Amino acid sequence: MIKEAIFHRPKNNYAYAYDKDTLHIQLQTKKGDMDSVELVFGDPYDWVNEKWQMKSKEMLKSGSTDSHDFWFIEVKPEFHRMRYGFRCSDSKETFYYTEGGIFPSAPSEIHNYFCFPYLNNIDVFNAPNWVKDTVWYQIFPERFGNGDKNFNPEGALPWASADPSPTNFFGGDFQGVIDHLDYLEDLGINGVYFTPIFKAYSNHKYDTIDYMEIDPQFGDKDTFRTLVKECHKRGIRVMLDAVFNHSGYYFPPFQDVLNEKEHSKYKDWFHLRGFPIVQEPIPNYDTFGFVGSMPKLNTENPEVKKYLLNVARYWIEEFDIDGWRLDVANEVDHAFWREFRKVVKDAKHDAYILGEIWHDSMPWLQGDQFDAVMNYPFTNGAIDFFAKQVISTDQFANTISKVLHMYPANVNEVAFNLLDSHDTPRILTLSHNDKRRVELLYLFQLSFVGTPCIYYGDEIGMAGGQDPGCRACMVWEPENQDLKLFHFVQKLIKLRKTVPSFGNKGTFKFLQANNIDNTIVYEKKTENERLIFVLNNSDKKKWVSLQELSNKTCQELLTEQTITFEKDAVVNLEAYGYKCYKL
Ligand code: ARE
Repeated sequence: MIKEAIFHRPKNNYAYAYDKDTLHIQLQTKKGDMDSVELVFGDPYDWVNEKWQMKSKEMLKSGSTDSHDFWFIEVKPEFHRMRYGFRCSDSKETFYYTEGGIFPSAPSEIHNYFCFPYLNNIDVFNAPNWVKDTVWYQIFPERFGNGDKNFNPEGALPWASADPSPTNFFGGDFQGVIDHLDYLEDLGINGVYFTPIFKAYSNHKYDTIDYMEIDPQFGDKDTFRTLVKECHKRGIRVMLDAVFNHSGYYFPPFQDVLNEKEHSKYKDWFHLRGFPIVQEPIPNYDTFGFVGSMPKLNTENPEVKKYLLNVARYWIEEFDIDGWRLDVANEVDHAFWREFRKVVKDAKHDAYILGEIWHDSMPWLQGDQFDAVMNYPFTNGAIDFFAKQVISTDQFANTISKVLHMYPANVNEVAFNLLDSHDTPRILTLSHNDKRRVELLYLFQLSFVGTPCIYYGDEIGMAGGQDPGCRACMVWEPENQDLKLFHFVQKLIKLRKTVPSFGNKGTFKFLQANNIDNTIVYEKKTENERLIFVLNNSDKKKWVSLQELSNKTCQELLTEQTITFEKDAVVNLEAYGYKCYKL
């Protein structure tokens, strides 16, 4: 056994409060190394005759990656506190893994054990409940619909008359969104994430000029208020993009610094490295990337903090928005986000806070900062497997298993699972224009744990490469929309809403990952319901034997047909075919 590979650490994804009474404990060991693991645990104050009272309970292997196995157990400590260790066994030996090290028998000193000091209710990760049942739709406002030509920016091109470029405009606006809310309702989504809408210079609006104003090309505050109300009427929540890492070049405080130099009262609002301020060869002030038009804000400065926190509160209190997506969230200090959370939750107790982080984000997901992050590790796994076809089924299963074990279960339930965005090529393009692969992507995304997000236009088969290619004008002529794909996505969303185990209530598990055939089988399960998904990720017909279906009669949810399997149950799949059986 490779004992050095065993890992556990309390108060993160390895040991956390799932709710106010429940602890989740996870142990990581070398793949295939351990036959069984038991949790040995007790209340630290429970002693009889100077002997600590310890119990033990078997842990379950909850999944594996290419290098590790994960063992899991749920416990409800009666007095909300616990000391614990792990009894690990293979066929040859048994030993105890604890905070104090590895012991051949249970250590007698309690200080050797891991410590979960107390399950304080206020520290439990607590994301808004509604998010678990939300299917998001991402809108890039300049490209969704042009509903009021009066607001067109100068030089706006006729809708869809050209390819999107870094600088062109087509006049998308709020009225254009309002006009198409029935379309979104029909699709079945119930949350819209808007990329920035505040006054800015560019077409993407990530270079803010005024955080308290709507960009005039989108409409005014009244149109925005109407938009939020119309969304709410249809049960659709609204999330805005907070670009607080940096401002735009034309943000008045930055302009003041450019003009007044060291005499500017705003010089501490930014991270300046000298005067005069220059942009070449690289900016002599901190920026997003090396982008001179995006000077980084000094969020440690109390004035900046006050200004931005006021922005966060204002749009919730005055316009009733339901969430903030935080741009470049990981480059802003944690202290700022902790205060931000207090302000936001104080303004609306169930507002959703979503950080834009492309990497492992545990430090932001402890309950004191974000409710979720954009789950790009999920995106990468799904895209590499279904769209690009560059990883094997094993590698895919390992990646997804890693994604699931990276965070606590209550964090996974609200993870923002996207397939693409305004920052990536579109899924159809990544799938080499093969819509069968797109269907597999949607099936997997919409049946997975977390909250899925659909990027505008993907659902009707829009293509597009890397930014700016992925930001084309939404296609509205029905004859140019792929309605078959639309109805497929609509159906999946409906299943997510109506079949409990399809959505967040179901726990996810791979049952098969067949490297030779390129087929996968996974289940989603609740106490009373079990779904089995069988997916063929190859361009050939395949047959999958499934003991789980032996002699069973069940419904296939996508065709709504009832099927009775024989003892040797075999599922026939077309190239890139799929089935979802309800047992
Ligand atoms: C423009 C051009 C690009 C060009 C870039 C740099 O369009 O082609 O490469 O300039 O000169 C906004 C606009 C972009 C614009 C950019 C700069 O939407 O069109 O790009 O401003 O003017 C990292 C960050 C992550 C960030 C991505 C883009 O961590 O926060 O890069 N995403 C947000 C928004 C963007 C937005 C900005 C930030 C700036 O979602 O839309 O861009 O406000 C790996 C790395 C990640 C990296 C990721 C993607 O995973 O580890 O850190 O994300 O790749 O590159």
